[in-house]
This record gives sequence, structure tokens and C-alpha cells, in this order.
Amino acid sequence: MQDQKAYQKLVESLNQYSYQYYVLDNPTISDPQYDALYQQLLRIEDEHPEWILSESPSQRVGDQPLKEFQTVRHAVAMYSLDNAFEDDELKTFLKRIEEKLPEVNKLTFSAEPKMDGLAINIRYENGQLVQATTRGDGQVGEDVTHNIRPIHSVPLKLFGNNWPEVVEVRGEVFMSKSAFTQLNQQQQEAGGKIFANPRNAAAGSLRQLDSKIAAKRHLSFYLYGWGELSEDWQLPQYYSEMIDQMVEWGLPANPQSEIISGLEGMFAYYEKIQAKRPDLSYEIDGIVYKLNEIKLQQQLGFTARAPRWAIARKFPAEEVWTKLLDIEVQVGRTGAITPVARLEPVSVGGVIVSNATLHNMDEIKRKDVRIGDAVIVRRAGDVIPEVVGPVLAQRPEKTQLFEMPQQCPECGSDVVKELDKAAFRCTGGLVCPAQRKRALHHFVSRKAMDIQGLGDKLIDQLVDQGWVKHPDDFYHLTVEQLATLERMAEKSAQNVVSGIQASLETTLAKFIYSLGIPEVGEVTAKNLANHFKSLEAIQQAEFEELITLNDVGGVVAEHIVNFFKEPHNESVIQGLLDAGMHWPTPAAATLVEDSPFANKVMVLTGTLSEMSRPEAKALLEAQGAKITGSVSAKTDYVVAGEKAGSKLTKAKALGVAVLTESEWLAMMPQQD
Ligand code: JCF
Repeated sequence: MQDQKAYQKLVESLNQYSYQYYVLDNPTISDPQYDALYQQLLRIEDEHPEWILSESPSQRVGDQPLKEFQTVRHAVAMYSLDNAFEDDELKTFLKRIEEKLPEVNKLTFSAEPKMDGLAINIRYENGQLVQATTRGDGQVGEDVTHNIRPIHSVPLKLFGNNWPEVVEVRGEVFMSKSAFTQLNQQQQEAGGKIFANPRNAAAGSLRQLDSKIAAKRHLSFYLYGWGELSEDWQLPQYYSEMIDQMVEWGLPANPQSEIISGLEGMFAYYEKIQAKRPDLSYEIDGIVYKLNEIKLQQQLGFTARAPRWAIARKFPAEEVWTKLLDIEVQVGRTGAITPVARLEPVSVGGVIVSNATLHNMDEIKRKDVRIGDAVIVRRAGDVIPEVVGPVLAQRPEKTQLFEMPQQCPECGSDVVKELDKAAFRCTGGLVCPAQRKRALHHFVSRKAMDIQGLGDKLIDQLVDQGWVKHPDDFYHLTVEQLATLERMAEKSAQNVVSGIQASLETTLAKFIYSLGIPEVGEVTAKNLANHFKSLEAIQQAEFEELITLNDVGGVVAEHIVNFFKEPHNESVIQGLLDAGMHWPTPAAATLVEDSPFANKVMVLTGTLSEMSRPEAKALLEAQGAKITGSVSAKTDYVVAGEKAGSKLTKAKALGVAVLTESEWLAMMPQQD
């Protein structure tokens, strides 16, 4: 008996730890500590299967896949939301409510980001999660309990004891941006289906009959409403109070939600969230405004489709239709051949798009995209627009299949498909003008040699003239030669040549970066320079030593070794040295491993006085720190400059170590 009590207590503690970790993002014990307790739990459950509680963390994922989905009629209909695509529609919405509620003089609304996921109803009876259903047609949905139970932030048993006998929690199931990226990477490696966006990925995961699959895909949940509630349950005055109540029962709600009033309040909140949108860890497609007083909601009621007291103000569309005019291929710096869609120009999320990536041949086949198709184009944030797929209902009679050219369109060299990879590659190497041009663009770019006045167009001209084949050729250009080019005045020619000459004085890190070794970005280049100190040492570095560096894995190390083995690269490097390229020996920085910031997760915030934030970031990265944009319980240090704001507040709330700029600099290893 005593033992069974201990078991129950263990379940409760583990659920608390998991809540602190997954919902509050503020773990109170370490991962190994949690694992040890979890193993203990499994041992007890193994000995006493009759004790197993349905809310035990071991009961999140089922053993057996289902045979099929059951349909379930909702106890209370699940509605949609009406949309407003323009400010004017929001005005109309507000005016209509004001007309219907003339006696109210100040309407307040609860505002929150509109999650781009799927609506789910989660039913609790006597505090236990008993069923989860999709929205379906609003009346009848599908039972997806087995795929909701694995979501760690959804409690299997409600906390406290003041819940009604029956409570249905409604909200959105979604996949975070990072879980989505990770999933697609795994899918790509496994040759599986690539999901077009997190919403589709979340939908696909819920549709699995085997809960083990959904469990691996890391879904999340935010609540935003409720369905059936026991009759004896007294609703509070405000919607937001009921949400807070459900949060007390252990359910996650969006922390961005706010109470606002009037049209100005709505506009201000919209602007604020739109500005934050790229930093949010999940995708949203607008803002939801809900009248906050429950009595007023009840007075307004519902249309056939949606509540009259709520509206979704949508962001400009990021997925639109257009016509696929042609598919061309682009040759990248390392020879990778990417199919590019030429589109009838169309506005996507406020930007005119006429080209979009099709990723690779496998994707074109899988999506069955054909030249002439109507296609859906998607632009998410700052990423390159992509073709999501064809609109089959709109497929014209005559379409044309795309074939990968067998010869590189730029240099005529053979195109080969890489073993085990989706990528096709031009075998021309630096013979290929496209690869050459891109390598040269990279060489002069801002973070590399930063040569002013040498734009992409001019580089293309120089390559086409045959004057520049490799980076070292830049240093032999003369003012007279350049001045013979069309639209190049003597003065501009002079500027270009001075820009080129000025770049001879550089740093080892920039030099390494500018060589364009595959997979060697700015940070890796810095790590190489700091570790090896000299070009010769990097050239002779062995695989085994390279992989001991921060940030350098097997693939990168192999690229580095191969790059310096290539005689052609050696002669370009020699050419650059002969032209007079030089740099100071990197200071004998302390070994990264000895730095107090090695492998630490850090956030920089506020205004620094000694240097800019990018400089501070570079300094810390050279020490092996990882700099992130937002503070969480995983942050090791926050460096707070002047006027630090919300990040500092959050760091303090979470108990993360905060350093002033001078405290931080004092901790930096002294360089000699
Ligand atoms: O994504 C949301 N934040 C959200 C979606 C909020 C709501 O109150 C919703 C919703 C979808 C449908 N309400 C309904 C009825």
C-alpha cells in the first residue's frame, strides 16, 4: 500500500517536472535527473502493472497502431472564424457589434495570434483526458486521442481539484518552425514526403494511425476556448478569466494574448505581432479578436459558421496562385543544379514574385509540377519563394514535363546525379562560368573580401571578357582595361581598382571564408583561423584535428581537407599571396575549450558601449559561445547593455545569469 502511494506520488512529480519543462519552458531538474526518475517509474510499472495510472508519462504513447479512425459527434458544435482581410472589414465588424450592443460604452477584446494549425477538442472527465477530436465539419470530427496524448504540453490529468466533471478544452495543434525543419530534414534523408509547411506537417502527423509516429514529430498545443462544460460550472464574467482558469489546470495558452480596446487597440496589436512574427517559434496567419465579456458573447451568438463576437484579421496572403511559365536551372557555386520556376509575376504577402525554387528533381516529380500548370507559390518570411504544387483542377490541356538537362546549360559539362542524394551537379568545376561567377561573387561579398564597386553585373562582364577566371585575377586588372568596358567611366574604373587593392589587407578568417570552401561559413572560418593561426597550418590540417573544433563535423572536415588537396585551389591561393594578400597573425587567443563562454548559450541585448552587437557576437562566437535571439531557461548568460528591455526582464524572471558589458569583458580571456 505504502509502495502504491509512492508510485502515485512519482507520477505526479514527473508530470509536474514535465509541465515546468514543456509549458513553462523553465525546467526545475536536469534531463538526467528526470530520466533516472522515469526509469524508476518504468521499473515499478513493470512489477505492478495493476497500479499503472492513465496519466502516467509512460502512457502517452500507445503500443499498438489503430486500425482506423472513429468519427465522433461533437457535444457542442465547433465553429470557424470569420475573416477580415482589410482594416475596413475590421471596422465593419466593430460597428456591427456596437450597433447590437448600444448600451455598452467600452468594448474590450482579447487579442491573440492566429495559429496556423488545426483545431482540436480535448475532453476531460473527472480531470482525466478521455478523448481528443479534430474539428471535421464542425458537427462530426475524428478521434485522434492517440496522437494528442503524446503532446507533452497537454496534461493527461488536470492539475488542482476545482475542475467541473466534464470540460472540453479547445485550441490549436501546431508544429513549431524548428520541429518542422527537423522533420523535413529527416524526411529528406529517409527519402520520405517533404511537407510544404508546418500546418500540413501537423495535419499529416495527426492522421497517423500509429501514435509512435506522431510522438516523434513534436506537436504543440495552445488552447483558445472550450466546448462542453458541466452544467453546474459557473462561467466567470470574462473569456480571458476562463482561459486563465484552464491555464491553472495545466493547459498551455498563448503568452502573447492581450486585452485591448477599440479600433486603435486592434491596429496597434496587429502591428506589434506582425513585427514579432519572424521571431515567433511558430507560424501564424493573422490575429484573432474576441469580445471579452462572456455575457455579451452570448447576446451576439453565432451565425451558421462562426461566432459574431470574434474575427480573424488575416495577414496578407503568403500563398497565391499563378502560372508556371517555364522551368530553368541555376548552377550554384559548388555546381549544384537547382530547378527554378519562372512565374507570371504575382504579389505574395506584399512582394512581387516572378521566380521561385522547385528544390530538386525529386520534388518536381513528387509534386507532379508541369510547365504551363497553375501553381501555388508560397513565401514565408524572408526565405526564397517556393512552388508548393500544381492546382490540378486548373491544369490546362497542354502541359510539358520538365527534364533535367544532361549538359550544364552554362558550360556544357556533363550533369550527374549524386549518389544517394536528390541533387544534380555540373561536373565542370571552375571551368563552368556559372560556378566561377558565383565563386567570384562570394569572394568579393561583404563578409568576405568586401570589395566595393565590384557588383554582380561587373563580375559577369569580367568573366565573359575572359579577364577574370579566378579570384587572384582581380588583382591584375588595370584602370585602362576597365575603362574600355561599356558604361565604365575612368573615375569608376579607378574606384574599382582601389577597392580591389584595399582588400589585400585582410584577416585570416576573412581570407578563409572568401575561398568558398563548401560548408565553411563565417563562424567556421573564424574558428579555423583562431585555432590554427596560420594559413599553412590550416592547409595541412588533418581530418582528426579538424573535427575537434567547435562547429566542425565530419562532412565539413572532409570538405576542408579535399579543398586544400586540390592543386587548382593551391595555385589560386598562391596567386592571391603573390598579389600581396596579407593579414596579421591572429592573436594567441586562449583555447576555446578554456574560455568561460565555450559552449555557452548567450543572448546579447540592449546597447553596448565598447562595440556593436555584431562585433560582440563575433567575439563570443570565437570563444565557442552560441548566440541566440531570445531568452529561455536554456540560456546560460545574458549580456545586457544600456536600455535593455524585455529580454533582461525575462532573464531575471527565469534566474538566468545577467552580465553587464564590463562584467562580461572582464571575464573574457586576456589575449597576449
Ligand atoms: O488560432 C487561434 N488563435 C484561434 C483560432 C482562436 C480562436 O478563438 C478560434 C480559432 C478558430 C476557430 N476560434 C474558433 C471558433
